[in-house]
Amino acid sequence: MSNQNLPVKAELYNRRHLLKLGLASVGLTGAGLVLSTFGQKQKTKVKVPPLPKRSATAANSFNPLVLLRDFDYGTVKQENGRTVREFNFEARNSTLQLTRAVDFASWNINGRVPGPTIRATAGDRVRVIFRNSAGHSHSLHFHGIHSADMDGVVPIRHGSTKVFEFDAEPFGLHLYHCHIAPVTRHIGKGLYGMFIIDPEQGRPSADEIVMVMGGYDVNEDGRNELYAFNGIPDYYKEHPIPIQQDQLIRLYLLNMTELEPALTFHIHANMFRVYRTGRTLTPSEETDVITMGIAERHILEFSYGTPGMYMFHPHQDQIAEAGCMGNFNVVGNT
Ligand SMILES: [Cu+2]
Repeated sequence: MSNQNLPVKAELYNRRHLLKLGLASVGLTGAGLVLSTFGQKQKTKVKVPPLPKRSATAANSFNPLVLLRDFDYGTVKQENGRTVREFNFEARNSTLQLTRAVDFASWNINGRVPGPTIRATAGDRVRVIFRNSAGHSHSLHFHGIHSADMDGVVPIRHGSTKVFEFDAEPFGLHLYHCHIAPVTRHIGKGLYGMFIIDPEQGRPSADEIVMVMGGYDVNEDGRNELYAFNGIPDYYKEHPIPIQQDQLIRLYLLNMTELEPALTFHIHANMFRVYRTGRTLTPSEETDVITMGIAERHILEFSYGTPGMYMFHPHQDQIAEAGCMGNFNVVGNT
């Protein structure tokens, strides 16, 4: 993944997303990206501030700021009158620099933790071509509805390929992960990612971002020493996420920490609306802290009315202080 042209990457994503939604126009402004929807009666713009340039000394091959809005819609094919989305996954080993002092031997999909955020619309056919190049046996278990032979609990040996294929159902926010024992270890090493199934009617326009909370048992003592949003501890603390004032943010949030019974998630100076497991089109509650068990995931929506820097983190503060901490940088409208 190139990290040199972040606004371009954001533009590409948004163009793709726009095409997917069948929207009318897209343009770049000095303030960043502006997406326009021209409906019969309303005009909705999605404003995404440009991402800061990444430093040339960045250690990891992926940039968590890019991962935020990096949706993989697959290679789209039409087969027997159906939309098929084909994804290529490769299980790999790679070293993550978690902090200046800590390197971590990760097991992952396509060289990144979390793996690709794959996305389909309810009723599409999903085909994931999974090649294991990681040395160990791994598997790929999807949440959602599928047959037993697609459940991904059988080991796939190094050098082997398996094709997983199923209908995208039901709409909502799902995940995938390796299911080889000890699963705690295989997930803790980084073999997981998010799987979004959009409802056929779509959701309202928003700046959509993805966050996966993960933990790292660095010294293999059965406890996590470091935590992260999207792979790298404290990344969004040190590189705040730019979002636009008054812009609806749709956060796809997954708890993938393995060694704690649950994590909470909290945003500062605001409230969010909760769409549990992404399975509803209307929110079930509004709050500013939510508790999520392992593999629980929700869509959270919010917007900030006042520019400035706002923290987000689990309210288990020792976990926040061990890397699961970030900031939104709310950019003012001019
Ligand atoms: Cu595995």
